Amino acid sequence: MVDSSSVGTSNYVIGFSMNRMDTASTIIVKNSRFYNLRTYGNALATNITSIRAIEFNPGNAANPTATVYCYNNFVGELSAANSTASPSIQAISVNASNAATALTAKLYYNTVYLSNSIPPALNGTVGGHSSSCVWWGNYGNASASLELKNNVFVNNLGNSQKDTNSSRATVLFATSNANLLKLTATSDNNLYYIDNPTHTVSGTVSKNLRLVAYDGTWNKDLSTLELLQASASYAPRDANSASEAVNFVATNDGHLAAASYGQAALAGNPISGYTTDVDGDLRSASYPYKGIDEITGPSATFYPTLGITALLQGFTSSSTGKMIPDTMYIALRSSTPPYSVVEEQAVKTDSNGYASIKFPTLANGTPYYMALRHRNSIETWSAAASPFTNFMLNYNFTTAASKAFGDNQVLVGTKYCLYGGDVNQDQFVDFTDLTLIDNDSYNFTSGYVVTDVNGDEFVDFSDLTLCDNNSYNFIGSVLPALPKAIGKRTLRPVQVKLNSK
Ligand SMILES: [Ca+2]
Ligand SMILES: [Ca+2]
Ligand SMILES: [Ca+2]
Repeated sequence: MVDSSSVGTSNYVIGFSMNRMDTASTIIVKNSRFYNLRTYGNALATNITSIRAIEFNPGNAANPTATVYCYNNFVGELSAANSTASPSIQAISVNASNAATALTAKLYYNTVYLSNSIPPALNGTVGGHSSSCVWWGNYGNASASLELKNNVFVNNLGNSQKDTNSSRATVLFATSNANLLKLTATSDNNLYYIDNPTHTVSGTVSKNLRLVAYDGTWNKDLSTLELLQASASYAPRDANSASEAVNFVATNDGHLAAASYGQAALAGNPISGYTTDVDGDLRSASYPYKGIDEITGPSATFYPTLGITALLQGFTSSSTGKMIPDTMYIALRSSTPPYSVVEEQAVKTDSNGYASIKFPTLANGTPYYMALRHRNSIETWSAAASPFTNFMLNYNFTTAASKAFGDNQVLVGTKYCLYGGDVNQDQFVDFTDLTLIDNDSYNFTSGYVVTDVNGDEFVDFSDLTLCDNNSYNFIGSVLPALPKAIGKRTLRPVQVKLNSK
């Protein structure tokens, strides 16, 4: 264990460094913790400007092959305030150094947590602080590779505030796209998270970038895992990886806090031969935890978890795209007639219409329709049935009308929303709904009532107008057809009351 700063022979603080490996050497670094490493960067003119907590560098000697196994290691609480080195922080640094070197590096079950407990701040006028969970470069040899599996890499470190040069906080930092693609095709099941992903480019300057990945191209937006997965030639790498915040017990301890027990984004894929965690706890043979810490016991169980985004017409601002949060009822239904409800959950979404919901009775790999109901919106289904993979399914209704079955959504500003106005929940907006609103409006009804179709807790003319427009346009639910043999059986579930908050 290294728990205090040690100064290397070069100009950076080192936790552990393996330099100049012999030909055909095998290096193993495991079950170790590297944390509380600090330097004060350029500001004090110490010439110690950056940090590498774990470094692998075969060196410049004639060393055509070397293999590195790095697993069950924790790196955290690194601070290089005022550093202008690029990167200022390399939590794990894999530097093939000599283009002739065939370095094979395998990083499994590591946790890197760069918290922002000591934010970067510059005293000078130029330069930007940059940080990375994993940095790699100089992979010139055709057979050099880096494999990332079941790691948890979280970077919440801030950017320096200077905008005269780039300040770049990253999870993955490859010095070129060619190096990025040195990741093996088998690299997968990682968790990469950066808070507040941002890619802002002004003219020829990039500012305060916060990226899941960087490949040496300053104006390329790889700020989110989705963008990385969709980038040229990247697939199939990280196809089953996740990007979510994780709760740790402390900024210098990568063990999981109870709030992250059973978090689906932490469900990894077993790797043969890696059977224990940093504590010696036996890892699950089916779904081990990513990162250093395996959790055991009933609370450790992973359940299928739906990350859903859906907005409601009357509740959503056309200017901000934000919604007055309200309770929605999410039913996961069989993909075949009669599309029975397998499990339904009530959830209050956030102002983006987002909620993360666990469905304990569902199965991985089985496709389900998502059927959304709300106290006065038109019941709306997903366009198709989708499966959970590794306990995760993310679905966003708001990005296109076609995300809903039958394209049955309405555009509010730039976001697609569920139609409102179905006060009596009969799957149509019509005169009956209008009458109910009209009566409550006449009586100045207020509070959490079904006739308030825009969520402002008053029933008035604006609710009537929305309902009237949708009634005029014959808005109703559009649902998958049932075979004649099943007849006119209703598709509506009845197990959840809709008028509770
Ligand atoms: Ca453990
Ligand atoms: Ca109705
Ligand atoms: Ca209202």
